[in-house]
Amino acid sequence: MKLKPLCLAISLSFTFFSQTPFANDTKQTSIEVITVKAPKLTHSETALAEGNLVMPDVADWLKTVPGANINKNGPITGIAQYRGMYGDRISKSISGHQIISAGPNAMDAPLTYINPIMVDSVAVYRGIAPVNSGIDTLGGSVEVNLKRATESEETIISGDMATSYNDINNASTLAANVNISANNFGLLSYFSDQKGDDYNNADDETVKSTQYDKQQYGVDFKYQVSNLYLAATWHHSQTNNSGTPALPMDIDYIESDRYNHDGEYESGSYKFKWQLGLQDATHGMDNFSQRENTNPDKYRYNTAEANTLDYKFEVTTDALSFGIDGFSAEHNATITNPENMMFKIINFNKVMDEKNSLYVQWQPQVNNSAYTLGFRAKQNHADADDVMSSMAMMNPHVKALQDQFNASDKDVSETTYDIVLNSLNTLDNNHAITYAVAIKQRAASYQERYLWMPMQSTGGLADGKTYVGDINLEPETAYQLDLGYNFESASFAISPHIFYQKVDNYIQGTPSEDMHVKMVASMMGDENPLEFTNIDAKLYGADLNWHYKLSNSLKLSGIASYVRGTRSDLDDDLYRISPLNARINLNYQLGDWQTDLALHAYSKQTHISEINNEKATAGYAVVDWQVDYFVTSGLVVRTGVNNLLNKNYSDHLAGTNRASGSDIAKGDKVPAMGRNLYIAMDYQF
Ligand SMILES: [Cu+2]
Repeated sequence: MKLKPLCLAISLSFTFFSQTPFANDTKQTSIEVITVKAPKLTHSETALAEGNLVMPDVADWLKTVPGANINKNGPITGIAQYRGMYGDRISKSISGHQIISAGPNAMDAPLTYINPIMVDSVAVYRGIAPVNSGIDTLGGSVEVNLKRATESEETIISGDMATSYNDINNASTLAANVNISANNFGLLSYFSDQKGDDYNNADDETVKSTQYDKQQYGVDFKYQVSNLYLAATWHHSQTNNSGTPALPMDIDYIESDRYNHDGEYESGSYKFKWQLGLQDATHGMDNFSQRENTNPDKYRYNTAEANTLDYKFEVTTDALSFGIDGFSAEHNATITNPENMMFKIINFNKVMDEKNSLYVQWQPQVNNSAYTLGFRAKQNHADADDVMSSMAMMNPHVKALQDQFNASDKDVSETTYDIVLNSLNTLDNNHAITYAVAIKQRAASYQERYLWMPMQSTGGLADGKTYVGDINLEPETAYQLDLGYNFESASFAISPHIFYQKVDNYIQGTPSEDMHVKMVASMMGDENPLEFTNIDAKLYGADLNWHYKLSNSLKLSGIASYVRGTRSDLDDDLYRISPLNARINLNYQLGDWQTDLALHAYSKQTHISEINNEKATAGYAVVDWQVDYFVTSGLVVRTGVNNLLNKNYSDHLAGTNRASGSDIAKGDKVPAMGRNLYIAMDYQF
């Protein structure tokens, strides 16, 4: 049997001479991009783990990227982290579109809108992301490139079918896509079904609120003639009964439709690209249907929705590109109690979150050096309507907060800027040096501004604290520096980076002094509510990736990441920062077989945030093992074991258990899965 040419599992983009193949066709010669490729039906080029079709959350793929990690609030609720920053600080684009979560706690974080089989690649800019990679890229930029319809002149039908089963939680996935093309048209349709029960940890304790159930389907339509392409896409996503143990509620449902149009036209040396998107998402969550709640007075149901329009237009010529992009989102969230029809809190009312921005990026090449210089200006506009709570009738403090909020001027507009310089200097055939400097800004999120009553709707912080917002928060301003060195020879490559950034007006919770806030929070069991405040912070650290080809059939590779985040104004660490960690992969290939042995080692995390009541986590090491058998050139069967040694551990970023009725005590760290056996099959035609 003859195998297809080797494919890159993870292309460590040591971009000395060539331009990095990338979603944006503009040259990115001076910026390293780490691309996690979807698993292919071929042997891996490096031994680093590829994207994983067995676990349901694409965000997990980030764990194989140096500096990146994932704040996990549930099995399908992962929030991207890069070098200690997460949430709205990191730009996530899916096929170029910015996804806006409906849930005020990011249960439907952007990366949850995709399923593994539809992903072509996940790309993370190493170090400082260029301005064209997203509107707010202060903490970095993750670009997910979905599989798209491909067109052809003659009639071609191709497709992919994947299925998998995990023994620890009875989880199964079934996904397929089919592309039909003819007469310069292409039509791609897909569906995916993912479900799983609560999993057990290594001590055989069941971790409640870790079940999930998600279906997605859609179609992508493309037409191409010589210098023009036009595409239209519809994605539907439906999630039911899925747990988020680190959050105060679980997902009852998330239903969303996304309608996209994009196109590209080339004329002479000019290339025009445009995109339009509409998103409509509704979401219900509660604290009683999937976790234990013995007090019907405390039953809460939150119904949230978001409607978003996004757009982008870019023109590129030679080394220069210019673009405008933005979005306009409206958010609503209402809390009720099904056991008490009188109970109602308007959590967010017609909150407008609008950004319009423009950028220009220049990428000159001077001798052996490539540069990217970018500038972006962003107009941020936010507004909210009046709120109410049924509790205001009985409780003067709730009434005071409600009246204060309704009397305040909620309409805010501010302009923020990003300026970035990236450079790569090639020293010789084997060595290069990169450096990047930037000043980047981010305006406050709508939760940080408009959370009027002490609550936990914090974009997924999951610290168990109640928060109130501040309408007049200043934007964050980060001064960033990144230095890197690349070595590459035929059998060995390594790329270490160090970074430092100082963030003025970093937004985080600090103890609220407001008497009304304290009284209302105390009634809900939090004696120390927080208020989003501007503080000063710094983050610094280092990360590296490497690979070593011992022979044609035996490859070693790895990554290591370290970051430290501290407050500059007083002695405390930043919250939910990944501890020092490393991964080593050993890949061995023999005939139609391939095997991967992976070791992930995490240090303990004792640099924890006191103000967020964060708990320290012990260090651990976990071994995964997988065997692939290429049955034919179109069929691969994989089987493997996660957590081979059945180590009982908690990922620091998995947060703290808040679900009652679990084998895990409330307040304990959410433990990871015990030993899991899986089998998976992928068939391409
Ligand atoms: Cu939610």
